[in-house]
Amino acid sequence: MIDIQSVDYSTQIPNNVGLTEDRQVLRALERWHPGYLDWWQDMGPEGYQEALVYLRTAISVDPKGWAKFDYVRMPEYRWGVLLAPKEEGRKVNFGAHLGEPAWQEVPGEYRAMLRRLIVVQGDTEPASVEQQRHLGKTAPSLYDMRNLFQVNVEEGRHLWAMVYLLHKYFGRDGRDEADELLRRRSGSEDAPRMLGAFNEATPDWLSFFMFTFFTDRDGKMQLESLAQSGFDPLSRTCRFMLTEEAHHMFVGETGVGRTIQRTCEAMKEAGIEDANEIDKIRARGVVDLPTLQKKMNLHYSLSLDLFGSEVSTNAANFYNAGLKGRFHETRITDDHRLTSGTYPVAKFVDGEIRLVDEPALTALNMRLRDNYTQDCAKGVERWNKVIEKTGVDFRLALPHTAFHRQIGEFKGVKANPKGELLGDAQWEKERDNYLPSRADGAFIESLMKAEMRPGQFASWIAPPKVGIDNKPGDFEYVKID
Ligand code: BYC
Ligand code: FE
Ligand code: FE
Repeated sequence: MIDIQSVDYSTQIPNNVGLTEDRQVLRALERWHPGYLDWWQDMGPEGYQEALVYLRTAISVDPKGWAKFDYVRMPEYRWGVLLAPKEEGRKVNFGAHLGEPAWQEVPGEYRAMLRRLIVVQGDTEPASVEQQRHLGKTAPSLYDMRNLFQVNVEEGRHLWAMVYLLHKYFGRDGRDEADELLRRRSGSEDAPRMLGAFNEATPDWLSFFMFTFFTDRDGKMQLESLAQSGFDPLSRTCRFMLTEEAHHMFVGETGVGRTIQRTCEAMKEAGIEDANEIDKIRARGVVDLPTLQKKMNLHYSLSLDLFGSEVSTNAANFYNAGLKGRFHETRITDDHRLTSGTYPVAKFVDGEIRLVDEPALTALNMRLRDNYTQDCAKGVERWNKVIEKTGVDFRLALPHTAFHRQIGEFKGVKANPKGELLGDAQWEKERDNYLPSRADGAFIESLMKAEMRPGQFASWIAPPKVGIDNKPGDFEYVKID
């Protein structure tokens, strides 16, 4: 019997899906592989392809012991296909097919919808690697550089995860879609990535930390919903991806947390009481808290757009079909069909923002977005605890959902982070108080000086409390040359 917990490393493509016995799919993936490696060389971390990086590689899908750490050159990382173990007797847990056995093959009537979901999910993974490819050069420490590269290789693996599903279950058009995933480019004019936030720049490390906190957390919420899928291979794939996702959000949360920590310490050292004394604070080589708030405003609002429109027939169709469920679907006690029932949706009515009851089925994007906001808010509270502990008087807060939106009800509405509506002229005047200005960007860029000595950190960020894999503070996480 094959041990489904452990991963077969004897093939070119490590996997726990029996690829050796699945010649056709193995061959299709082997044909896709060189194009992937070309993409990684062209669009992956710039300047560090030869460096030895202390990376974790998945060797099992058992949550307790799946990782092995070692020095690896990124192009030699063993990207594999890893699914969480099959649950015997698993059912479709929501929608029109509630109670039927989960599908092991693609249900014909939902083929196009399912392919679309997999392609959208797959598209975000390489996009993030492209967005982050220049950051190695300005890493604030070898520890942080290693974390960046860990996130990057795992997003590469997430692409593999979706590409496996496309090759295995969608035949010829699946292969075409897998090729397209390597063709589109973040920020490209002719062939951009599919979702808005994945075409934005990630110009500096604060953006990277905010992105991994806010945007990878959208990844978490979407993967949680897809992990509920009645299409069992998608569910199993997403369940394993979620175990990797936790580290990405850890990198974001602790990255911002350590930035806050350093800022507050520097303020105390200099006897600066007022967090709004921006010039004085910046002169200490740290990022002032109001600028951190603006970065947060930007990344949170861009990430809210990733949930789609608040009221969405697509979302209703995905749910009815049993393809995409709610966050923690099986822990919710209701009919799991949503044939009746409503959900309050924030809407723009008669020039005001109001909560309006909508059918629960079409309000699923709003519901997931609310779950996301709650998850974000907990992290922000932990950041506020960091500030509080240092005795600095300042609080970070999530902006209102109407602030700076490009998708859904509040698209084009001009509102401040409190959700108060502004006229065009007023918005223009106040914009730089809410979103990072050019000057803020230039200041942050001026801080982005690489620190490549083991155990040393750039001026603007505190060291982590513990090392990766419990390594000591001066551990050489990346060996360059
Ligand atoms: N940008 O009914 P609507 C991650 C399109 S992140 C551009 O409002 P729907 C990761 C939409 O496609 C997680 N277009 O929304 C994180 C539709 O187009 P069509 C990624 C957008 O369909 C960090 C039209 O507008 N995974 O993993 O209910 C690093 C009307 O759609 C946007 C997923 O998203 C946008 N922001 O929901 C690495 C899961 N929003 O069909 C990785 C799979 C909407 O009319 N995707 N549109 O041409 C989905 O579940 C859904 O596609 C969405 C949109 C939630 C994204
Ligand atoms: Fe991912
Ligand atoms: Fe991620």
